[in-house]
Amino acid sequence: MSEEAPRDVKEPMLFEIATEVAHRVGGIYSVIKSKAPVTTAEYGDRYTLIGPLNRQSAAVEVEELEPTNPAIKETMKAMQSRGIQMIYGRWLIEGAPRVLLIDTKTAYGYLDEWKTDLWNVAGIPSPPNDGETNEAIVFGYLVTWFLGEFVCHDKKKAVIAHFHEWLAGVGIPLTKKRRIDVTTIFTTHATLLGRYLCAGSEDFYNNLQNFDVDAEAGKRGIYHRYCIERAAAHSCDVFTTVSHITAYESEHLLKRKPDGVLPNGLNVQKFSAMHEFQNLHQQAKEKIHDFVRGHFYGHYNMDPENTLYFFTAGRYEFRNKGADMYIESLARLNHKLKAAGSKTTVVAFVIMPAQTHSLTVEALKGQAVIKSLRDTVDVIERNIGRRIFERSLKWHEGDPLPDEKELITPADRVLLRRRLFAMKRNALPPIVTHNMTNDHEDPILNQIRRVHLFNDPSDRVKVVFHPEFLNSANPVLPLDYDDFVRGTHLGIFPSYYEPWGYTPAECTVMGVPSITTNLSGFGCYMEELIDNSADYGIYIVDRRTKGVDDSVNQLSSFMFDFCQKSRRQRINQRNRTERLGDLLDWKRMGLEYSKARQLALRRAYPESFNEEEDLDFIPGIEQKISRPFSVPGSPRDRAGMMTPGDFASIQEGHEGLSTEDYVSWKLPDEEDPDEYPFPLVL
Ligand code: G6P
Ligand code: 1S3
Repeated sequence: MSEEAPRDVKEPMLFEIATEVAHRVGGIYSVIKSKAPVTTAEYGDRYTLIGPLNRQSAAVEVEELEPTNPAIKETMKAMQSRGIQMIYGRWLIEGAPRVLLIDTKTAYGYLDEWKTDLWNVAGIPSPPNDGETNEAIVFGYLVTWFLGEFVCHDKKKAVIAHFHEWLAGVGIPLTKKRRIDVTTIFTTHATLLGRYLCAGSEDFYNNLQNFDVDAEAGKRGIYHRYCIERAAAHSCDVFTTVSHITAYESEHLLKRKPDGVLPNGLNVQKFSAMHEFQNLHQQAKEKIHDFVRGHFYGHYNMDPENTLYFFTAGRYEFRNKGADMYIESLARLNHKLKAAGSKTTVVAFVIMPAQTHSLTVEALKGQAVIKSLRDTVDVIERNIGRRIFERSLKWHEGDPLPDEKELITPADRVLLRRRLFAMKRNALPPIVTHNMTNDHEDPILNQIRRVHLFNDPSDRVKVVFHPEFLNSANPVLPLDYDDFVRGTHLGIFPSYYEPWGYTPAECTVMGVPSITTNLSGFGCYMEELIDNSADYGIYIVDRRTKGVDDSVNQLSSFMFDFCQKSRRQRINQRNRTERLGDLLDWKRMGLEYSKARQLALRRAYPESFNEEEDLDFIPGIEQKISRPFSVPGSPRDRAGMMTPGDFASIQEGHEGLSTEDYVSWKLPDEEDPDEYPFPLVL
């Protein structure tokens, strides 16, 4: 550490390092992007995100700027003079944080040297052909280079370097070994071994303490990656993860108890009209209806007023994300609905990107056929209108009213007949909207085949697999993901491995009920916070103490019960769900990040904090955690206990997390809210 005047810990610099800065790959992008407004509010221009440069994404997401901070400017100059290219600018998102994107390709000349060094200083091996690890190493060395230069140019401010996930973690053991005067935080959003072990057939949660971690990593060919992850977890000043369940997993698989939990938040959109989100649901649902009419043409036997839209979405991890359980439960739901003589149709979507060639001709044709039908009906409708108008002009008292049989002409009938014949279809409506690269081996398709959900007219549950992320320019299902979610009735995410789980949280803030599990960070958080969570549209499947068959039955019962709800009950439930959004807002969740940074500063610069100082001092942040926006019918919180971190608060002197920290508390039962204006056709 520096022997000069102590660095200023009241106004520190913050660098947040991740591979998904201005480049969407998965969940970490969602975390850093949605968190940007609260972090820039706290740090202003002292905050910079650092990531590897992806020129394609940067071209649309980043506006290049000259750095104003002299130390950043000098550091960049020094690295550029050695051939390293990089872009500095403003990330074009809410909060507009500054980003530094380093072109790793310009440093591959150093790869062998750095790999040897990594082995020498940290004992981390790296095989020659693992591109992802090579990338992690080059990026890690570049970040360390940057931080090392930076602290030489700025000797006044304390520097916090917050690293996300093993892919960005190589810089942590390096900064420690080189004694670079920064304090480090590592947040793991999953563990490598956890993800691999769960995707297999292990009884993961019952064996967590028994795994021979080195051997398991070795068997899966990921020992070197595991070493990076473990080195990052052990050499950082503050080690964190995104949920208690992943904290427990980290303790056993990475062999360090996290110092705390940094949950994932969201930016909760507030509408000026309280029920605007209900109107948005109706509008988006109409668009899904349009898709469904086209997709099921020729076999369309459902009543839109009696059709419910369910969906699952996310990274294509068949078992981890619970796609296996979702499909099995849909089959059981189909059986239950048939047995009950239900008039409800459920259209269940699977939105998970897989390898595809293109949209199928059948999927495109469905939309085209329906569009032609609509165009023809529009023409006929206009013709009829014109005829009524003409006849009305000539009408005299005593004349009969125009006869509707004469209003539709033989020519109109021919037009319509043509369209009706074009809609004849022998095959059943397809399951999948795209041509799959590996159709016969695809786990989702095979599971659908196994349970015989083939979109038969007699089925009450229909299935549509859309193996690509949604976007409004798609000719078949032209909706962005958020709009699609708003239009559905229920999101279903029966994950087996889910450190946090953004998908059900996103449903919640949009007022869409969802099903999650007690193996997901989000599910556990909601279970801790809300007593009767199903009433609030948060259904939690027990995958921890129940066997698979029982969990599947519980899931299909949740779905079946949901199908029994009246429209009015669904509207009420959506209102309650939407109110939970405040529990997930970054304004609340972001506080845990602030605490972690505070602890990192204390650990690195203990002499800068005097004993009497309040441990919870966080510069720039209002200390009191306010009650959530609460109107009658909202869940009530216990003052000051409103983030997962509060159940295991990040504090110095704390031995890490322990189960005693989990103060289980429940919301009191509340009246069914009934204030939605109901002058609607229900
Ligand atoms: C929203 C709209 C209502 C509509 C209802 C349909 O609440 O504001 O106008 O009737 O959604 O709900 P449902 O659950 O049947 O899609
Ligand atoms: C991970 O992404 P995933 O979908 O592979 O990180 C996300 C952000 O922290 C988290 O929400 C998710 O559960 C993890 O699994």
